[in-house]
Amino acid sequence: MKTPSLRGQVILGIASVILLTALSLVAVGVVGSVVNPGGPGFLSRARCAAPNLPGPVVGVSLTNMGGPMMSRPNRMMGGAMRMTADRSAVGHGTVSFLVTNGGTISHELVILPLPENQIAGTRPIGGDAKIDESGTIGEASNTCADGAGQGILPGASGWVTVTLPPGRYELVCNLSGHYAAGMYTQLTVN
Ligand SMILES: [Cu+2]
Repeated sequence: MKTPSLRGQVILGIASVILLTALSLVAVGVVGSVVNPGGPGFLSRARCAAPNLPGPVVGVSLTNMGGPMMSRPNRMMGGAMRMTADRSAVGHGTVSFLVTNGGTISHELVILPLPENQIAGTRPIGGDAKIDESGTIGEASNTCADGAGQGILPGASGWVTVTLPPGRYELVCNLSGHYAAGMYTQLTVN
């Protein structure tokens, strides 16, 4: 049996250096996204400042736990996504919503009336894993901009200003599967 030539050993050595470098880059990427999921500087994250918004401003936070949730339907259904508002009630009239996505995937805010005797989080979910959005009063689903768009990217904000009569409202994220995973909260308008 022939022993590996010197040239062969050099090529093998170079190949393993390249492989180790690639692996460490991947490791840095993985650790970086775990250690700093909401922080600045992560390449895929957009950041933006909202303008001065009219009326009282309801701050809404959108989150999901860690990794690529879309490929983990079981964890998703376990309620690993959240929508929280910084207040549970606001006066009627002009109201703005400043929505910040602290998660790792796109989210949105949709404002729906909540009928008498209906409990937030109990809307029927269709075959597309979404709820019926008819009657929507407004939405913030635009990255670093007002109103409707393609979703608010991780780390970014979106906003919307609406006129709300007194009543109960449900704030939801209606991207496929997100309502069922826990992305809803109630807001009372006095
Ligand atoms: Cu969502």
